[in-house]
Amino acid sequence: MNDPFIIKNREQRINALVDSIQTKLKFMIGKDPIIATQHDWLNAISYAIRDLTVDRWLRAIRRSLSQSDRAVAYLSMEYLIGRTLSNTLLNLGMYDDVAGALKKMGFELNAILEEEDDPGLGNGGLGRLAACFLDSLATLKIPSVGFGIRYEYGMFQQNIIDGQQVESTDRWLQYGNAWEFPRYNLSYKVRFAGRLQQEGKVTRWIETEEVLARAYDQIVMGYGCDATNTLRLWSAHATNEMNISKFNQGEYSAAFEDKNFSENVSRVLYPNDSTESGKILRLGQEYFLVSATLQNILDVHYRVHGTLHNLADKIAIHLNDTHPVLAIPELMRLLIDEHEYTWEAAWQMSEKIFSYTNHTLMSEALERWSVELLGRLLPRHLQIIFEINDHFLTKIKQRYPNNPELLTRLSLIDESHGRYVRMAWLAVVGSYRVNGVSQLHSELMTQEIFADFAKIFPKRFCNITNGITPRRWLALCNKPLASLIDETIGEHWREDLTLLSRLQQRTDFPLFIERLKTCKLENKVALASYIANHLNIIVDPHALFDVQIKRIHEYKRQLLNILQVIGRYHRMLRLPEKNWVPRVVIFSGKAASSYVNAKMIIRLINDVAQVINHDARIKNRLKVIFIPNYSVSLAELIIPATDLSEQISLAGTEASGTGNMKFALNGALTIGTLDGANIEIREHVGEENIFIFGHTAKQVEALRAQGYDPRKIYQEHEDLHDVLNSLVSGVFSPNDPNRYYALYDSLINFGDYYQLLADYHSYVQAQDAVDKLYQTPNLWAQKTLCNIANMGYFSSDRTIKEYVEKIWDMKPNP
Ligand code: 26V
Repeated sequence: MNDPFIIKNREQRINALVDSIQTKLKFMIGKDPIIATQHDWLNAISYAIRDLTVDRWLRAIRRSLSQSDRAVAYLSMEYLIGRTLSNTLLNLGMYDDVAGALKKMGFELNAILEEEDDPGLGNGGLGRLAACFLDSLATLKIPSVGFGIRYEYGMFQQNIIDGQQVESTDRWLQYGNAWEFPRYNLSYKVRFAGRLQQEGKVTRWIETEEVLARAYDQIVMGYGCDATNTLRLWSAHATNEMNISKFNQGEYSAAFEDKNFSENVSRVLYPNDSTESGKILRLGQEYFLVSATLQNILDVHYRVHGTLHNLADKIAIHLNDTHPVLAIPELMRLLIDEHEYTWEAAWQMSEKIFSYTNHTLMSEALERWSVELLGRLLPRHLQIIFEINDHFLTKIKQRYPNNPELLTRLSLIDESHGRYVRMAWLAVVGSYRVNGVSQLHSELMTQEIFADFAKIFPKRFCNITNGITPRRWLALCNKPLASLIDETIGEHWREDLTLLSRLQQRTDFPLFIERLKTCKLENKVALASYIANHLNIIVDPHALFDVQIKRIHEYKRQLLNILQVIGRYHRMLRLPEKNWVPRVVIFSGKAASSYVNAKMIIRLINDVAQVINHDARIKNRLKVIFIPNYSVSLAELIIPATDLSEQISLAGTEASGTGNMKFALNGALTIGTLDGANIEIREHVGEENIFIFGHTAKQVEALRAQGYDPRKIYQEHEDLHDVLNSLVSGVFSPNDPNRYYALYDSLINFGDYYQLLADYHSYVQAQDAVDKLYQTPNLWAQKTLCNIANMGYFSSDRTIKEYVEKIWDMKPNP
């Protein structure tokens, strides 16, 4: 076909695109246009567009193989990349042409884009961060590969039935995936279980079970430039398709038992982001990722260099949380058992290769595996972990001869209740650099969980504050605002987000402020129409859109938000004639399937919505909306339409947050606590442009230490008293008045662990200040502009540049 990319004339370019899409439909999909479905067309278009990216990709791979500098292998169990077609069109600068081509064929681009399944290969912040990093790595031309798992079923789909979350399987691959290249010839055997046999100095791992890891590659395109990287996802396959002897005996289902068992390894994403450790399948998944990846890395390296001696000069392996930390003993195993390195030589290399990011301080989310289970599934790795521990503790004993408690605390093996391997300890001992994801988080990390390590290895720890890609989170998701910015300061902000600071001077331009307001309204109309179509609820786009969208977790305090909504409802009933600012309070987010309290909070939000939305006395001035099945694509719709961003976690619990950055960049004001990156957002946008409330992390600690008494607050404050009583009076659950007793009880009688009551009043005051400001729309808009203009720092391009300099030790790209 004529390459639409090099054709200068627009009409001809569009014709070439039409031609190529029709060709794909015929030859790749094999369908007549008359019977083709929307999805067939989506696939045809995707193949046609993918073609335009392949040459650059192959060139980039060739370049990276011959380069002399270091490359990055980013290991993550999760990637929430979002839809690919729209992003590729943006990167190629072909959005308008393709819209034109489709129009000519009688289609609407946006409707086709909506057809694409959003790959939910992650839980939340950690997975989305990995996706933003891929985008920035490619845009900054840093040679890198993201390694992960191609889960057949991603994050479950959330349905809300009678106000409750009901899960169903996410069949994102059911119509195929046009973006992936299956590598049928690129696979590695990953071994499990078996036993060890010592032959002199050599340890053999024998009688193992085997699973085949097959690579599926996807092109990761950088913005507007020639650079592309690869996302390589591993899929599990049986080494033995079937047991022929069982088949011959007529035991057809038993003949496939092993195959099913093997393939279960990459069947489904664990839909949990705090607990689940202990499950053998999860451990199997983690090792599967790590083993396939390391074999692949060593393989490629050996083919290019003919030796592994210089491995550390050529590759930096980054561990996204502890999930892939078995990479450390796996590298040791491969070097020692398969490439005949000595322990010392292998460790010397390993020590220069790995770096690790910690993403949470919550103790229940810190992975630990029982020694018994690890020994059963990965006996050789357990042995290596013990040996790493011995070497490490011996050194510590030399430095601190009379401190056995220190040794107990530092040991990779926790023997206090049973015997467990502390995966975060292994990550710290085996990495040359460890980072947290915001200033506060990194500080707490070295003061709390890693305090002992920080004394021993002071240079090992650093902070790198998270960031977000401005391509997806502004250029793509907020077309009205992006065009306004383009007109004002040009288009280059997509690659240098600090240029947004040039907008600051526009705060005094009434015309600009008017246009900014128009952009916001346009986005709110789009969201209102989604809500009308999907939930059958009418909301007024002129009302204040108040939004909390993220995983449902007690520490994130969606419960505090809905309590405040109930409080507002009560006040509105008491003073119906007051000039209340109309508000639409929007929630969205999934709860882990086994997280009872989180599911209860979803139910409460929906029950409260039922009552408030149907109370005529409120005259539509307050609406509560729960949007089901939160995803990257929904975030792209909701964030640009938001006026108020709720970032209200208990101080000291949210490692960073990245949603907070997306909202501010899209012109929402934040109401939040001094937690995670909120603190840095406040520093950048100015304290007069953000609503901060609640206790600081230090105050939270102090309160806990002195004996926090929520019951006292409950008794002393009448309004809060009424709010909490309404939970158990049955107003929100008339058929089942006891439904929320446990929630009420946890706040009043069981210590209110996340200190909702302690922050309630300052939260309500901050919400009142929000209302007041919203009544002065120009001032509100000016403040949103101060947010937009000062978000440059939070680009993931800045974050990745810091990783390059402070962690990966690479020369910046010329
Ligand atoms: C933990 C676990 C535990 C075992 C079962 C499976 C599983 C899956 C994920 C996790 C990770 C939890 C940590 C996490 O997602 N942290 C979030 O990371 C974001 C990016 O750094 C950050 O913005 C959020 O504040 C932080 O909560």
